[in-house]
Amino acid sequence: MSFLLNLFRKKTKPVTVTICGLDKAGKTAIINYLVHGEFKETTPTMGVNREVINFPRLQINIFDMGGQEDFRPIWQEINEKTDALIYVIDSIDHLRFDETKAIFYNILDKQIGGKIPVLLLLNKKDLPDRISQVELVKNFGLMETEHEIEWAVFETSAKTGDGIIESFSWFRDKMEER
Ligand code: G3D
Ligand code: MG
Repeated sequence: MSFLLNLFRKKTKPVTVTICGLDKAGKTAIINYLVHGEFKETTPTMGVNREVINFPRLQINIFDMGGQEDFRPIWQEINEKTDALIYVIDSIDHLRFDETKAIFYNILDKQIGGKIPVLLLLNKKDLPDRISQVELVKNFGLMETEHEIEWAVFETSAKTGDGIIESFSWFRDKMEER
């Protein structure tokens, strides 16, 4: 639908979004912050949880995927049908940085198709000794990627809420344009 038609759309548009990334990256904490407007303690996500976030004229159905290795095969089926992807990276997890990159590209190569919005969140911005946004873009080779995705990277903290509104504003705009 064109941008102008979207402006005048009265009905709420439902979209499906998946949130992926390694366990402990902060996926559930980010969703909690969006739903409740504050940080809430989390427990490890078992399998998949669905949350609904309502914006004016846009309903985002988010599938929060358990990040542990056992649950990753479930991602495939849900990612194949998703309208957009949110990928969360723990910015202080230097040890698993290569692993999260490999998993990200596995999703792009095998699980999603087309020109979908991909929001990368470099989370735990409130902590010291972080991987920077520049480092992430460089190491993930985002500038050179041959995938047709529309991507953006934001630094977030699900503890303080820093960066969450900004990143989801970008995301909501992309979803409304579709
Ligand atoms: P996941 O859903 O990606 O597996 P969770 O990750 O949302 O369950 O978060 C994993 C741990 O990281 C949790 O701590 C959570 O409180 C913490 N966390 C998530 N986001 C942030 C953040 O932005 N900053 C900080 N400092 N911590 C964060 P526990 O101790 O329960 O394992
Ligand atoms: Mg979780």
